[in-house]
Amino acid sequence: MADHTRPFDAVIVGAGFAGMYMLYRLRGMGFSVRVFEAGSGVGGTWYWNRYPGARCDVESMQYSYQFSEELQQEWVWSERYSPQPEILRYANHVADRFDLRRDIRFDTRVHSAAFDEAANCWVVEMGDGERVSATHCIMATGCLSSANMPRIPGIDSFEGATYHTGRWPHEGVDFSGKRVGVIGTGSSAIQSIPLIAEEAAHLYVFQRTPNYAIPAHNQKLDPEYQAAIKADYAGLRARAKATIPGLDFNFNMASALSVSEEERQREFEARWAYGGLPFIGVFGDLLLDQRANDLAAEFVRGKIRDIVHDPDTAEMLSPTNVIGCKRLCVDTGYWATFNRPNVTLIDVGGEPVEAIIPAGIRAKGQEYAVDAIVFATGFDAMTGALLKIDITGAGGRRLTDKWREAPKTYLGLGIAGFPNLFTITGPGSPSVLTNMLPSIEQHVEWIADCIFYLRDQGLNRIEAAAEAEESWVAHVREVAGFSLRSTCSSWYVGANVPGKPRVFMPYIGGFPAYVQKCDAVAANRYEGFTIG
Ligand code: NA7
Repeated sequence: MADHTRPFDAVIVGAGFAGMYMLYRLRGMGFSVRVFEAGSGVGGTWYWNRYPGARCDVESMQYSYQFSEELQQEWVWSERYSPQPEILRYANHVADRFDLRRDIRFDTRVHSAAFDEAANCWVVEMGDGERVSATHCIMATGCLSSANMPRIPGIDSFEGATYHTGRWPHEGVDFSGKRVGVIGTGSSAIQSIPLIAEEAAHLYVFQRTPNYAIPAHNQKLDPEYQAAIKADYAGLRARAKATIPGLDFNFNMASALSVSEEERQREFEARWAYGGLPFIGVFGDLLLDQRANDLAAEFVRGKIRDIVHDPDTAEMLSPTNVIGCKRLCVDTGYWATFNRPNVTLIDVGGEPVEAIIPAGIRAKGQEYAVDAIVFATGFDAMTGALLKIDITGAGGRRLTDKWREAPKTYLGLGIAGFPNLFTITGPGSPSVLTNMLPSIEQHVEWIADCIFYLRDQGLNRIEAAAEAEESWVAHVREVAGFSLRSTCSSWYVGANVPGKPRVFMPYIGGFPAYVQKCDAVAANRYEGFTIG
């Protein structure tokens, strides 16, 4: 039995962009809500990821809330791609502007959440043993929030300092005069390596798999450009929502194979010159046809060969897997960093580094003495943060057991056997394949409307039906199979965490199709959910 003294209508776990907006929305409908957040401030992933060069790979004018016209008009972004401190300032501004902090408990990690069937409520327990209860429990725990620390032998024996990009010290790190080893060459490494290289005495980069990176061409945002967008922000948002990734940029639907070599190169060059994630929209069949993909991949490899002086290093840096299979990285000066005399690339050839030793790192039989190690080793994506919480549903069923083979949800919003539990951008929703902010807003609004509907109808229990969940999971898998994206070892399929089930977790069918499905479910009195 719950020993709570004060039941809430909803408990929200996490005060990132999802948790903050969920709080705002439910509070606005008159519900009693409490948010629990492990960090000391709002911002979620932008609170934790403070590594040098941390920056959003979605352009600032699109990586922002749109629920408040006043907010999107008054906030001024300074750069094309916002640096982490600016996004964190924005998150704090939102918290202040909408007076959110009074319902958020910081420095409080949720340890477990258990459904109390008799009382029809969730009992949520914190790390310090305190318990609260609520009719609904909403997981706003983020897709990339559970840091993945590799289990490298000897890791505890290291005598220098260690850092994980996803848990960076708030006071920053001074690498001046230090020998530094960076393990990993994903987005976090690609953003931080150029800046660490400028500071360190020597930088060793340990690469397991080379990655594709497209230049950001970041720049100050022109006030006139910003004003022009703000004059019709609704137009930009509407255009974005009509695209598969929920981003307003020009998709070329033509096949890479249908145009002449000259035209193809012109398109590639234009996308390279524009920079960033829109490179993926260069041709319509880039992620559908291996031959089209090979052409784009070879174009990027050519750029690497142009930029990196040493041919052996250029070769080692050149990815051979499907371009866009892993999330494309967006860089500033990454490839050129390998021309610096104080940077050494160590390709560990698809294997984890061998060992950490007291004085440094051992890879491919050689020892590299370093003073500090940066683990840019990513996250236990999409399911990690949820499974860290001991979640027990109806009949005492644990989420860890239910998801042992693979995460299963209905629309990434509800889980059969876990009544009144909602996940924001959960596995099975487009989430990480889209611009996260509009995806978060869509989920939050859907969940708030659903809870409002239940109250309106005098109901207080909703649960995804097992058959609806099964058929959604089958659909998610089926559409994933059409894309080359499901073919490589990425965090989309859990490949970066040893022992994690290999299944393509996000829904690849695109933002518009997904929204249509969610809207239809709601319009049909929450079809596929059992309510009572
Ligand atoms: P990523 O993209 O998961 O990158 C992690 C990197 O760390 C990647 O290069 C991994 O190699 C490497 N890694 C992980 N474990 C090891 C071990 N044990 N040994 C050597 N190398 C290892 O995480 P990021 O933080 O960079 O980016 C995550 C997302 O955040 C990104 O996609 C953006 O959306 C923002 P691998 O490729 O698995 O061989």
